[in-house]
Amino acid sequence: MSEESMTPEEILDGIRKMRIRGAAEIGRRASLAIRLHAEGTLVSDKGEYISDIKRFARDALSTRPTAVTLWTGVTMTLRGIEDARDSEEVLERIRVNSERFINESKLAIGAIAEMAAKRVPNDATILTHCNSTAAVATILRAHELGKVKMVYATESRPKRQGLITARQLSERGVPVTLIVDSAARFHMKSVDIVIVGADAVASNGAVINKIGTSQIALIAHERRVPFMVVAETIKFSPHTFKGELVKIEERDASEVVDLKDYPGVAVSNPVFDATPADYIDAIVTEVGVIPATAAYEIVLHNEGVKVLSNLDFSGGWSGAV
Ligand code: RI2
Repeated sequence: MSEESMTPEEILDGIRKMRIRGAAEIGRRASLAIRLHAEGTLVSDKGEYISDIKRFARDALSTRPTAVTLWTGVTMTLRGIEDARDSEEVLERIRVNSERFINESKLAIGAIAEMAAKRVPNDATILTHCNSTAAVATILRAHELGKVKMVYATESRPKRQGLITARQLSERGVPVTLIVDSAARFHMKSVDIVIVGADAVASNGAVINKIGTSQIALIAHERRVPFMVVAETIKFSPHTFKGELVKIEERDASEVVDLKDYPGVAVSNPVFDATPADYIDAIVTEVGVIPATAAYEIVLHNEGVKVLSNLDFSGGWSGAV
């Protein structure tokens, strides 16, 4: 189904069920869903119209609790609507904001890939985890530069998004070897650099990414293998700047096993973990390469001190709307 032919509710359902996935992509799709919802519900009473759009935006925020990109996408899409003269102008602002957010977040990937590929050594063996658009773009750019010898792609249980990575790379002629997650330490001895994406970056530089990322970072650290994160600035969390912790999404046990076959067995399925700044050599963003400990500067760059001090996060993730 094409993006434009899905209803706003279908988009949110697709994000919740992970038919639509990838941290940046869900932010872009949530922004599109808000625009489509606003287009389909225009009423002349501005207050009523904005309340209804905000209700939909809160639904969008609840679909994937860890993703800062949802919050950023929603906040940027709704920016300035309260100051609009009437409902028509509310809609026009949403259209302009949404188009800008989507375009800029796509452009960011190219800028990141260009910079990050420079940090890939010649004749490199790379290990990547899960399926990150930014990481795949970086590897493809490094491949174009003739730098890639082999990519180890982890399977990434439970949903096995690593298979998408393996296929995307292989289709573009990159030599790729699929490995199970538990083989990461076995293969690390031949790896020159680890490249992963991010779902969120906290103000202390901790990177929240697919479950298993922190184990890979520990293994890379043990073997002195550089660990590079590629992440758009829309993933940097202003909430953590204000003291909140990133909520780690726990998904349904059925993604791990069929519980019918394991009566009495409890299953835990956290889908992300946090890698401390100490294990990260660099975060490559579209505005430059930073040490993870400088994440705070990116939050300031995005939000500004004045805006940050005025933002009301009292409602947690939904505080913005
Ligand atoms: P891009 C994904 O989350 C993976 O954890 C991936 O590393 C991260 O988003 C970043 O992906 P999920 O949606 O934004 O699979 O770089 O839970 O595409």
